[in-house]
Amino acid sequence: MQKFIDIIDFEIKGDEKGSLISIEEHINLPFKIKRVYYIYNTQQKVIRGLHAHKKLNQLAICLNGSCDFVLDNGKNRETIKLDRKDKGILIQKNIWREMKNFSEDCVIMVLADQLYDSNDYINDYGEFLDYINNV
Ligand code: T46
Repeated sequence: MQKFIDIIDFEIKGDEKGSLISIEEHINLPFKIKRVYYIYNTQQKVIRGLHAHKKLNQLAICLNGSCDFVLDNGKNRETIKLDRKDKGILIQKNIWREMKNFSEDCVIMVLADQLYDSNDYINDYGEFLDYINNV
């Protein structure tokens, strides 16, 4: 199967005071950060995402609790559990994503390489398949 999911295992810079993870663009993150947002207080039965992006590349890290990310490139679909502060999942453009099974205390931080643009979203799975077959 063609690899379309990239997981980044961040180095934990721990010392006797506690733990620290540092994310630096073009060092351990393959893009320049233009936007940061975080997702929390998600109701447990809710499915978030259900869209793809035409230009946006992102990295998601679970800072607390857990949730499942379903990623789909139009040919393959994989589910990845995010439940560690030192594990990031890269979500490239042209990938359909769904997020589910949120724990009550789940906090997801997302680093993004573009500012927010509602026109960058593809919200229909059929449209997504047409789009990626024509890019
Ligand atoms: C993604 C997944 C992982 C803003 O005003 N600014 C922002 O930067 C974002 C991300 C969202 N919004 C507004 C748009 C909606 O009214 O916040 C509301 C919730 O956003 P949305 O329903 O798109 O949230 P998710 O969790 O379904 O998707 C988000 C990101 O939008 C999306 O890019 O890849 O997280």
